[in-house]
Amino acid sequence: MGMLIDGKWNDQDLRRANKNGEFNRLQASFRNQIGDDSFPAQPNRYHLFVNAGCPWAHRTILYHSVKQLSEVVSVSFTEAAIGTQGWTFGDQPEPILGALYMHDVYTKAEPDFSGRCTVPVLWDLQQNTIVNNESADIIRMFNSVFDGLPGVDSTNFYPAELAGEIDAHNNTIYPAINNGVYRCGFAQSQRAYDEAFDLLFSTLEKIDQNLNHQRFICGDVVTEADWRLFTTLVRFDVAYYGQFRCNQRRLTEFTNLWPYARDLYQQPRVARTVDFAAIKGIYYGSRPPHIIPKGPSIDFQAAHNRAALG
Ligand SMILES: N[C@@H](CCC(=O)N[C@@H](CS)C(=O)NCC(=O)O)C(=O)O
Repeated sequence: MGMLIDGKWNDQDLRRANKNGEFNRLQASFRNQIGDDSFPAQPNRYHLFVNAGCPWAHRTILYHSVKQLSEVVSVSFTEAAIGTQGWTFGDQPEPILGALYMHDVYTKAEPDFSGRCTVPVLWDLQQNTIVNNESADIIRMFNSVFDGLPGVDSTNFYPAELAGEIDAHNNTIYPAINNGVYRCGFAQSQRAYDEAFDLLFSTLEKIDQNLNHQRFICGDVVTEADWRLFTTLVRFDVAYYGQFRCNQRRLTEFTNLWPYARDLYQQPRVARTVDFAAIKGIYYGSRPPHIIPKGPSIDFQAAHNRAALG
């Protein structure tokens, strides 16, 4: 995969596990906020660089779609699979910065940048720099900063009265599930894998039970906690069950989580953000032998019958 060191691309697949074989995720490096003095909430000023298969980038694509930001923030997609140069934009440079690779975007912002060149990236077209490369921050911004601009949907997925509850769910779901599948997939020791696997499935089990009597994570309204869980669930059977060895149960075997995931998928403007070819492309196409599995076939459009709970 590789990373930038003092602005130079290093294509070694650098070690990502600690001495116990546990997967180590680095913190994102750009954490500015739209709405601050230096980054005003203006239309046509910001651009999003994403990969449709990546669950973190998917969070931002999903908010971009659901909040109807297409006239406000432009978007570029990298190719599905990651290669020796990291994420690429294909044979032609992408039109905004003329970048061929995602690492070009990072060095345009900071010529001597050191670190991994991850997606998503939110770019400021006026100051030619990265605003933020942490999906959790970007969706929090997208939730409200452009509200009031023409065409933008004003639904609030992080209402003040539920903020504490949403944060608490995120704090459980992120390590156990969102990052938990990676901790299974990238574990370099049996113990690290076993621990990640047990926490993943015990947490899914608990959420499955709670969803027996309530439609969404925080009750009868969709919140940020649901969207953050959704981008992992929608990849579960297609990628994590096989490629990351998260194979105690498939999503489709959970009593409530499976119809819940379909309920979210069928919310307005969500289905178009889910690209199963891109998902398979990143998880299977990025590693030798680059063979993309044909299955499984999963019907996210099937009736979910959960509206009565809400
Ligand atoms: N904290 C970041 C993590 C993003 C991330 O890890 N993205 C992956 C794609 S799924 C990536 O770009 N990996 C490339 C690399 O690590 O070099 C976020 O949530 O925005």
